[in-house]
Amino acid sequence: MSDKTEVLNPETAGMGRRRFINTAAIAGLTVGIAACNDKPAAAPATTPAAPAAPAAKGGANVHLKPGELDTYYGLWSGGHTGDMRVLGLPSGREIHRIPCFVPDALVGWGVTNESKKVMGTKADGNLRYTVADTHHTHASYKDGNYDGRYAWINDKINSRIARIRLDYFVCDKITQLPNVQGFHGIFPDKRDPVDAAINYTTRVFCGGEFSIPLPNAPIEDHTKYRSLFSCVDAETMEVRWQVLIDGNCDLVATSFDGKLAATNQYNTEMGAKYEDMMSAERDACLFYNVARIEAAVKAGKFKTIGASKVPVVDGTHEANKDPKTSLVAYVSVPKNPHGVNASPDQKYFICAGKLSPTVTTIELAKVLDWFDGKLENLDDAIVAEVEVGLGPLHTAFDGRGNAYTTLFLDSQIVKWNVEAAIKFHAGDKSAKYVVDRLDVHYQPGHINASQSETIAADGKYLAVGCKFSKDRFLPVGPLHPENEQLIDISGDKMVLLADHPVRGEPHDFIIFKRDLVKPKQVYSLDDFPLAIKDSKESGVFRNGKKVTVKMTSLAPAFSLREFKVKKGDEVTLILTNLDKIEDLTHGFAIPNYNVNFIVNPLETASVTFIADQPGVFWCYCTHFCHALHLEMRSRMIVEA
Ligand code: K7E
Ligand code: CUA
Ligand code: CA
Repeated sequence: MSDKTEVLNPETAGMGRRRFINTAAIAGLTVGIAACNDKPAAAPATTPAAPAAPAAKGGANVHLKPGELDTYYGLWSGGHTGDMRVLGLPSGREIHRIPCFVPDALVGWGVTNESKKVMGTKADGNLRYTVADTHHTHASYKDGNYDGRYAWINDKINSRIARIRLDYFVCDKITQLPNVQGFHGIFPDKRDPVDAAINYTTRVFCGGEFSIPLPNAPIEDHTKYRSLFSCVDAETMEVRWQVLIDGNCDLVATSFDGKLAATNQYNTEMGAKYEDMMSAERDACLFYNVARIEAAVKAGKFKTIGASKVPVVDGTHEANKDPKTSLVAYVSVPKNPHGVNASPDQKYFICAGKLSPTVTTIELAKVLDWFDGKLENLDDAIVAEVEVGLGPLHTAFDGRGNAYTTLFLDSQIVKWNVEAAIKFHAGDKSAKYVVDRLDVHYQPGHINASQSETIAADGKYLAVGCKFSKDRFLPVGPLHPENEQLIDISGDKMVLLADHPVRGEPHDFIIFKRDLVKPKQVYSLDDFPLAIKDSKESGVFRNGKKVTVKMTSLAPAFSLREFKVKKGDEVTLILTNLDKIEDLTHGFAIPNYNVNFIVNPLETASVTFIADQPGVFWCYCTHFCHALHLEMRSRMIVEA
């Protein structure tokens, strides 16, 4: 077999591919115009292999020497693997996966009682859900920068939001949003809109993408469906309030002053088919006036929907005609926008066009003026609406006034200058706002820069999540990895530094300086109510048919070398790892009982099962811990 990359002319191959997709788009093959939610199945397969990118000229060194540590953390959504991933950058090494919505066999997530409690179970004790689709992840803020407390991640399938504790890098709470389907965008607020002392995240905003009957019922007339924008309390993880809107929500952004949250909207038409959803020339970017919404909730101006007790305020057009009392502002933006991002200078939200080749820059001060009755025409809040290329989706920032927008159809990143775009829009046609373009491989969705949506945007690295990787990696059968590409943006020109294959399929991610988190690598016994603090407390404790087995681990032994239960017992086994040395994790597996989980240093975990099979079962340590790891066992004898 010949190597295709050798026989193809790099230039024409790459161009041919782009032209094919552009032509398809221009010809109105709308099925091919797809964003990340809806991949064009046919397009890539019919195009020639594109060449390897030319070697990067200059650019930062991403090849860390053995033992060298990365300087940035990246938190990546895992897509429909349902997890969150932790990458080190610039190396691109995957350091960790944090299970949240779906089971994980290494950790025993979904096996232990503690993880099942976080995940949610049905009356029979089984997990309520074992699938999820994570898209967006963002972290908590203080003073406009990440504070290392929490990160949040969404599950689009089951409308759940999970919180990750960034001290232990574990999921500790999951909330399901009531009356929401297709929960998509997510963004924490950056401070309180009223209380100046609260300069940190206390709310997380969540966009509901699919309109549904409220309350849900088998109603076919889709013009009666509506969507909700939800606010979740960052600490309690309870849903504080929801806003009923016309149209739908997609991505979410928040202002640095805490006053505004926004969502882009592509289905202003409230269509049920894509043809209808793209029938209007313009859709919207919605701005939520957080202080007014909370005042309305306080004043009791809300209803509830179905069995949910969450206050729902009315954000529809009909109820928001007077700007001075409006809860929501609907800013008109071009056709089926995707992505809304907050610039680190705190002044603008950028909405990407998707089906329009434009990016729209909205000035936040002007939106606030409109709410105060000082700006007559809300359209005047748009300070730039300029062409950048085909299929703009998401935007990142370098803190030097430049924005970087992914062009899905062009397979490019366009670097453009926000102030120059504003000048151009105002009539100065000599203002050159496009600064640079870079081919990426291929069809990029999300993009983010180091520290991008913080006041500390540092303009060093840019990562881009390419939805197709085609010829970039060794073939492994039909399922291709995605390609997370790393780009140096410290100079005038973008420089492609590295390709990283990732298992499908990440969407959003954030990149931040490593010193913003202070991870703990050993638990405290007090973190767990069930902790067995002394191995002498070990034993088998019977209460009728309910049996509790208490055990500890200390390399290379479990405190109970054997334990006996009776057939039919409901056994709860509690294991505390008394090893307090960093990196000394044990596992605990019970053959034929579908049990395996780990206990990290000073961690406690428990499992409950029915001892339904009599016999001898060698419970063994599954995590390599010691020279006598293979010998680290306990024996469960289930008496008939
Ligand atoms: Cu563009 Cu779900 Cu953020 Cu994917 S969404 S790329
Ligand atoms: Cu304990 Cu392996
Ligand atoms: Ca539309």
